[in-house]
Amino acid sequence: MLKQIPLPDFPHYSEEEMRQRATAFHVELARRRSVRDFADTPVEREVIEQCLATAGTAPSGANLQPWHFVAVSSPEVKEKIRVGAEHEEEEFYTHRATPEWLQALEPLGTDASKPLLEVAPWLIGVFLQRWGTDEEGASRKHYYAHESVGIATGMLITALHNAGLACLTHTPSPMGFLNELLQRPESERPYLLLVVGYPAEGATVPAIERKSLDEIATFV
Ligand code: IYR
Repeated sequence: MLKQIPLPDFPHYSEEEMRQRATAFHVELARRRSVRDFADTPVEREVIEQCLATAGTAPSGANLQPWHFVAVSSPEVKEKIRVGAEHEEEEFYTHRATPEWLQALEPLGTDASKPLLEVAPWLIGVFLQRWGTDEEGASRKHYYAHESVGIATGMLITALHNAGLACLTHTPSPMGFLNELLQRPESERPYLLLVVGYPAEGATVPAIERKSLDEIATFV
């Protein structure tokens, strides 16, 4: 068992303060939208680093932290990712997607063309480590890797939004081409690709509705 230390810096808010903080955070996060139309304005690396460090604080199965993030700003690599993604998307839109799936996507107006992968200043490849390696080089099982990487990705999206950036969770399927392009080992699976930057001037988003609290939550 690890040495136990006192819980550091746990704040105690008044009920009023807690209500205010909970409401303010909801309002802030409810403004987040998936953006598909990016400006080519650069974003400094330090901001991306801080957001990735935030993602790295996520809880994980047995604290094995089964994630790796590849932050790409190189135009050459972004172009290769666009080519690889558009190839898979072309297959998806013309063969792989069921008519039902295409119908579900129709309101979003998406298609196989992904210029955003080159326009946005950063792409972040999120990788799930199916197994890890211990000090002796032996492989080590990861527990709840999908849940852990999902939580870390949610925290990353929240951190990016908090920093004043827009993003899109993009999942060209299959994403195996990302292993080769981003030089990640076979033990890792691409989980998703985040497109990060500022929205283009006049960017629009689909007029979606979110489910009400009553629809998404039950109190017993
Ligand atoms: N990966 C494709 C299709 C797509 C699938 C879902 I589910 C979406 O919510 C959006 C798009 C694309 O990016 O176009």
